[in-house]
Amino acid sequence: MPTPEVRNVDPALIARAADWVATAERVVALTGAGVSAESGVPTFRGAGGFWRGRDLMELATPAAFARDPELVWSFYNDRRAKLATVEPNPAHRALVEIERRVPHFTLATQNVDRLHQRAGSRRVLELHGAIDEVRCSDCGRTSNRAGETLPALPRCDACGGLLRPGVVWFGESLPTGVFEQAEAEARAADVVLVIGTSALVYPAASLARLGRRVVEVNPDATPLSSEVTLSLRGKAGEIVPQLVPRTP
Ligand code: BV8
Ligand code: ZN
Repeated sequence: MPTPEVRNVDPALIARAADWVATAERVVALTGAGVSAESGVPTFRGAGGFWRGRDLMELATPAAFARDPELVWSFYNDRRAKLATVEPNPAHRALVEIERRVPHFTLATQNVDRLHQRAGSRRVLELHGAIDEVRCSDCGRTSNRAGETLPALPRCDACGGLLRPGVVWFGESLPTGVFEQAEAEARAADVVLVIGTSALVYPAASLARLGRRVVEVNPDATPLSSEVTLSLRGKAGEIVPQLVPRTP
């Protein structure tokens, strides 16, 4: 992999990445919390990475939920309430346009906020589940509770079991087949766009090392930055719209 050219959002590099997307048959976008940052959704490891002084790793685990389900539910209910007030941003909308213009496009997201789907993305692989889905800890029933205010300890209508957020916690396996599908798409991709992720969480981050050309979009350097083909140092909302193929 040639050494990446890192610039402060050099227009010539953006143009090169845009040309790669415009001439690609198969594109995969791997997104993280940074793609939703300009919608006002706090990222995990940036300034907003702590919730009431607690780290994500203390809350997004089965052990935390077993120990204090009410605390974990208040963490997720606070985030759900926040998500009810935000909108997709230009980066989400640009990815919808890229999906429309590229012959074979796949969006693999680590995010659980469903802002990609609200923007109109169709081929979305949710690697870490979705915050509006809930699952019964006892009978396993799942349901979509988008827009609802849930009680402090929501119970299953069918069996009375304790419901849990339908997200993948640390130490839990990703939904069967979803990662494998994303991995196969990334391996076959002409371009993998890695947008707004600190590339610290696995196995999702491993997708960013596949694909013929990898373009990172992030205002900060990440462990990936030294390995990608092109690292564009800037905000998703500013750069991703410039990667949309211009229809002739
Ligand atoms: C697994 C859902 C197999 C919940 C999340 C010990 C035991 C078991 C596993 C492990 C272990 N040790 C390590 C592991 C693996 C572990 C892992 O990777 N740990 C890391 C922390 C070291 N992974 C797992 O456990 C995974 N499962 O391995 O299963 C297994 C099973 C059993 C036993 C063994 C193995 C499951 C991981 C999924 C965890 N769930 N989310 C929830 O959301 O509450 S992960 C969480 O982090 C979010 O999903 C988030 O998306 C993800 C990654 O974070 P980012 O999206 O990158 O966000 P972050 O804040 O970090 O960064 C934001 C970036 O945006 C920054 O770079 C910033 O610069 C940039 N940015 C800011 N503004 C902008 C911007 N970019 C662009 N534009 C802007 N405007
Ligand atoms: Zn149940």
